[in-house]
Amino acid sequence: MALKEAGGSLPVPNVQQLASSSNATSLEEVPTRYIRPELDRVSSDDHCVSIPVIDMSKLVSDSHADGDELAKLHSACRDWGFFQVINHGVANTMMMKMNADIQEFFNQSLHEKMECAQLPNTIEGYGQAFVVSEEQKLDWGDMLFIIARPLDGRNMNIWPKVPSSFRATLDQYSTELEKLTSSLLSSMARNLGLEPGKLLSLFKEGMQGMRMNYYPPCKQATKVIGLAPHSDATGLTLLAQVNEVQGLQIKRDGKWIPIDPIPGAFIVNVGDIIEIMSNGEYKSIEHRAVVNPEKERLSIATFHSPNFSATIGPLSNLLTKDKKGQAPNYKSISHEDYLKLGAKIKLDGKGKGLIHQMKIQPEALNGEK
Ligand SMILES: O=C(O)CCC(=O)C(=O)O
Repeated sequence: MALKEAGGSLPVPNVQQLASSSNATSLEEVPTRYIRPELDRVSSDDHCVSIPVIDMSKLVSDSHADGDELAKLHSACRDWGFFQVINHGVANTMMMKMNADIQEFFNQSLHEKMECAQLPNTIEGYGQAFVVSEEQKLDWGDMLFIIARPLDGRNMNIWPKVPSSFRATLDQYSTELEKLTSSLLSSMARNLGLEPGKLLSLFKEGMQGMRMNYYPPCKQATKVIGLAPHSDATGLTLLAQVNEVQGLQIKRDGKWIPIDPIPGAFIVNVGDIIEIMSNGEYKSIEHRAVVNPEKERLSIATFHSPNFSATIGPLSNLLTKDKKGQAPNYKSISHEDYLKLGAKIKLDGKGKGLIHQMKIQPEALNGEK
């Protein structure tokens, strides 16, 4: 299965370059393609919200299905779709090294970074994600996206060579995050009443993509968006802050609310695939990244998806559980078709377009048109 199916992007200006050359001090200096009047703002009384915090050291020792930390994880996935994990076992030195290498990569000149430029018809490399038309509004940010797993899916031509430690750091980070993800998936499977290994087997040798985001400062920060509202089409995302600048917002009860990251924690979110596989019990929530007027912001989102032979649909074990006996709320399609569908609707401007396409409408269930 070619990762190309996930779609490519039209070339657009480099935002870091644009921001440093224009200084973006007045609205006139920010090209209109970046101005987003349609976006709701966070009002001054919307304070940072404390999303649930899961202590991994407690979660892994929760041997009872009704353990406190397991229960907290279950409600976090069901009621929030977002949580932070602390005591996650990824060494602080490893995270610091990753942060330093990412920062050094983005500090290079544009010419140097273009060594890793996005290739036509793929999502990998340095550039912007999913620009499909000349009219499309643009995000105030650049990214470096790499496929880290499966191992034979790596395209080393676009893996950065600078700084010289970066490839080894990415490799170690990938291994550590895969371990952490596996641990979360087995607890989630228990909470859903599945065999503990059920999700793990679907995600075994699955896709792990890393999106390293660079959002330059913008004096017109309230008029632009770093990363437009979206939910993740993948299974489970682990987000780390590379520097101390906050910018993540999640949509809850129709309002955008800022998230206050705990230093050293990962912010985890349920993606569309887990929502679908759990037949809607777990929620994939829309989120976005805003820009700071004074400071650059960097983050790294690591996405995990099932392997290419997995079917994307509600897990049959959940549909036949006695207490549920539910009908499927989502279609079941091959992973390849799911990626093609995602690429087709990616930029219709609707953050949750893919999952809506996957939903079985109630009329369809009743056999009505
Ligand atoms: O930078 C952030 O806080 C959000 C990143 C994100 O949602 C993504 O890369 O998909």
